[in-house]
Amino acid sequence: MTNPLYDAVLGQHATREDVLLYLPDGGTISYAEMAARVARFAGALAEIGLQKGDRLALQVAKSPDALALYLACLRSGVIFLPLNTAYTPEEIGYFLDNAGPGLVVCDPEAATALQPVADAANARLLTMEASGAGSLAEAAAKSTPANTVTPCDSDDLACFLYTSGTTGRSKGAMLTQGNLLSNAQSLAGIWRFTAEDVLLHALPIFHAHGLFVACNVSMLRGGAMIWLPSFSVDAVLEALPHATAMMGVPTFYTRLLDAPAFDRAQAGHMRLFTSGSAPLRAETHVAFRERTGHAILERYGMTETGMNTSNPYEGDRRAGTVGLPLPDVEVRITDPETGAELAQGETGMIEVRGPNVFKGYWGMPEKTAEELRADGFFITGDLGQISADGYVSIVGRQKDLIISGGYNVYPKEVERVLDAQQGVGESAVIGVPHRDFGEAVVAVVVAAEGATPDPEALRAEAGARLARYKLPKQVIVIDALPRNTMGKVQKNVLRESYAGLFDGSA
Ligand code: MCA
Ligand code: AMP
Repeated sequence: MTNPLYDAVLGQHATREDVLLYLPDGGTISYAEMAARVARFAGALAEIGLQKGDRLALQVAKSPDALALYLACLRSGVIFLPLNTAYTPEEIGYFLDNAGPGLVVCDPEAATALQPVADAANARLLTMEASGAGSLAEAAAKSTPANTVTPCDSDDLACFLYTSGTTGRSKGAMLTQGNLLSNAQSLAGIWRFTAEDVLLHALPIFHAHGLFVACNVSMLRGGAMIWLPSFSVDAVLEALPHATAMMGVPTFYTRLLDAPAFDRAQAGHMRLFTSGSAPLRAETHVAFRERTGHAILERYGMTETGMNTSNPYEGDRRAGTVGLPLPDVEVRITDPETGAELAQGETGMIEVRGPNVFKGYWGMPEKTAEELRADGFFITGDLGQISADGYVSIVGRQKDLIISGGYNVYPKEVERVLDAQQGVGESAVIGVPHRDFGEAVVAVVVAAEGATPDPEALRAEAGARLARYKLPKQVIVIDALPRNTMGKVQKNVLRESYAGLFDGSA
């Protein structure tokens, strides 16, 4: 193979007329049509001057062209850097500065705000609309389609995905072709994907879940996807009778359960529902099974590693566990302080090793060394245990992280923004149980001396700098943060105090 990942997900199907995407307007795109589109984009990338190893950053609405651009980057050996559409220009500025992309692609309406940011990073800016219009599409229409596939090997970088950290500064996880391909092969195998499958795709495609777990697995086997622009209960209910599988975050499942129209008949054509990116509550698992007869298959992964464990396709899908290590992944539990391996059944740090584990953080060798051990094990920051029969359960997180609706929010990043605001002395950002998002971001603020900050004004100001999903759903002003004898803020005390804040949350 000349380009293992591209050949596996598209190259091998490039002449097939079978449907790849079912679109919301009733149209379809076949594998052959996608391959032709990808060749045009690859031609345009070459004409723009992007070469193997260069970076392309993309912040656009989900569309067939966004998928085509991902595939064109794979084909050209260009490193693909997808960015959450919620990120603000300030957040994007950091990623561009860090990754040094040659080309940035954004929605036309974001171009004015992003042009200075792209200029500051010496990157060219082109646009792409969900409809297929935009300056990149124009360049692609005029380009000579690429007629060669850029040779790559498994160790070549395919994508950067940025993931925040406890210090509040994002790190670019470098994922190789081999990382992504090995994981797609494992998942397609254990989840029994075939060319007959129709995957209901309602996830965003700027994260590992929607792009790698969903698209790579489906395309590897030559299956089709019902391509929804985003998750909506109505659209999912309409599509389910035509689909065989769906991958979702827990919020998808709780929202479906809230819909009275969702029943056993609706899910009757489905063979598989998977869940991940955040803990699936055992009650949700049980309620879903009662309503539909399907046991949601929960799996566990991370940006840096792709998927690590999965409940079995055949066998016991155990609620509250994330299942068994993938066939090519090793999982061990270690003492979080010493790193020593713990005895079976004990609770400690989950560490993973395998061909799925990333190459490190772009330009941050010291961060890489902190999390990736010399023996190849990655320290996940998740705390867990393994049962006698091999099922992994996640019991907590050592990293100070909030997962809201499947999106990660690092409190430090939000605290830094709040602390810089007028009238704020200090802040502590916590995750509080939320029925819809699993956890919701809440900020507890102490006023600066003599100030009386208005919580709504603080929220509004932070909203200009932070992606909306990171924005505290509520800001609470109190007199003093609880601290232990060492002076450390006791976030557990705050979490307990505000645990019922969203009891009535929709
Ligand atoms: C939207 N909002 C949120 C979230 N999403 N607030 C907190 N948490 C969220 N996740 C806010 C918006 O900013 C807006 O606020 C309001 O909710 C409505 O926005 P809307 O876009 O209509 O929201 P939605 O369509 O209801 O979206 C909720 C969602 C979405 C469907 C759960 O967040 C989603 O698709 N999540 C999936 C995330 C995902 O793919 N994660 C994978 C990463 P305002 O009104 O204030 O503006 S993790 C991963 O890849 C690893 C490897 C893994 O294991 O999978
Ligand atoms: P990210 O790197 O942004 O994809 O987030 C990865 C983190 O999401 C993991 O380290 C876990 O804390 C969490 N996560 C992913 N899947 C699950 C799951 N099934 N159950 C609990 N936590 C999960």
